[in-house]
Amino acid sequence: MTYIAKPRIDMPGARTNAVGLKQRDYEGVLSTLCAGCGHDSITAAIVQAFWEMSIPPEKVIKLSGIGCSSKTPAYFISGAHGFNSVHGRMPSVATGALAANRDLVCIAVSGDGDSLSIGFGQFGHAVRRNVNMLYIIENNGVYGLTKGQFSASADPGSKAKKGEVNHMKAIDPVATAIALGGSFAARSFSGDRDQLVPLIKAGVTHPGCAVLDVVSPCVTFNDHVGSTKSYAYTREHYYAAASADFVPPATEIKASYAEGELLPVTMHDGSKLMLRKADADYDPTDRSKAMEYLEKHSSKGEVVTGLMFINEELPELHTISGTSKSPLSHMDFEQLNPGSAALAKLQQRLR
Ligand SMILES: Cc1ncc(C[n+]2csc(CCOP(=O)(O)OP(=O)(O)O)c2C)c(N)n1
Ligand code: SF4
Ligand SMILES: [Mg+2]
Repeated sequence: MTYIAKPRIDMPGARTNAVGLKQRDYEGVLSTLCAGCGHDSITAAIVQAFWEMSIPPEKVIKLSGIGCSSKTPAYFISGAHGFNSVHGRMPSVATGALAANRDLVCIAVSGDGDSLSIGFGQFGHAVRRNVNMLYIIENNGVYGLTKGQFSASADPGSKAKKGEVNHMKAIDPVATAIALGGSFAARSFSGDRDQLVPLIKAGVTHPGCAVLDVVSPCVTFNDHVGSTKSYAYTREHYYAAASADFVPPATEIKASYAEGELLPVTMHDGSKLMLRKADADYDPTDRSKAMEYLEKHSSKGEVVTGLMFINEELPELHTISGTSKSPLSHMDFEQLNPGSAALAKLQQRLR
């Protein structure tokens, strides 16, 4: 892939985080996406979230498939490990990488075409296996990279730039993840950094597959009147089920919240997601209520955002499979190579 290196300009007085790095250290090469593309705003939110969480770049693995969205890992955390895989196949690469090294912090970026069209099966199995990663879908309702064909997330009645109308049902990744028995499903908008950053932090902290669908308008092929994934439509139909503040472990909660308004969700490492609910009906810990809530609002054409469902108790892939606690790269040769007798025993079991 061609890329343009970002000139290194260190701002005097720029703050450093707990691991001594500046926010600039969490950036990547210069973006070559169209000016105004929602995907660039998501990149900025990722940079902010990882810097604020003080995650050492060398602990991070960033993965993607193919598409404009899948190009974006090049634009953040240049010091991380990375793999830009094949269209729709990122989840298998993530599963393999994390099977070999469970200590990595995995951020995967995909598109609506990459995950809901060609990669729908792969997406489903990453959710089902609860692979421990933040799985972001940058959702613009089109195949941006191949010039604006409708994707599987295009809403019925939505118009393409040249007037063609989509008549097929849309696949909603949030409802799909909840229906598949997933452990974390959230939605946000590239234009709402205040909501997006805490959701990224919660997804990184969550021990399992955290699906974060982000409506991310394609200014070149899907930002016109008649599109339901444009900036204007999303702003007009935006419905925040809850706004969230992410509070790291052992940090005092300083903001004041009105009684009854607050729903604190405790993450497994002791951090808290303080959800300020817009609606008494909304309960992100009850699977069937979450589905009902989504359906009620989506059927009115509303773009429901926030943490829609979470279950911190569901086991992730390593727990389900009972695999080794230490990464393969930390094991010595004898542990990795149990010898021909062990292989013969294994083969015997398969006969
Ligand atoms: C196996 C395969 N089939 C088709 C393509 C062509 N192709 C490249 S990107 C893409 C769709 C990208 O759409 P999406 O994932 O929504 O990303 P966006 O560009 O909208 O961010 C397609 C169909 C490909 N690269 N590989
Ligand atoms: S074609 Fe669309 S999705 Fe791709 S970079 Fe341009 S605006 Fe973004
Ligand atoms: Mg797309």
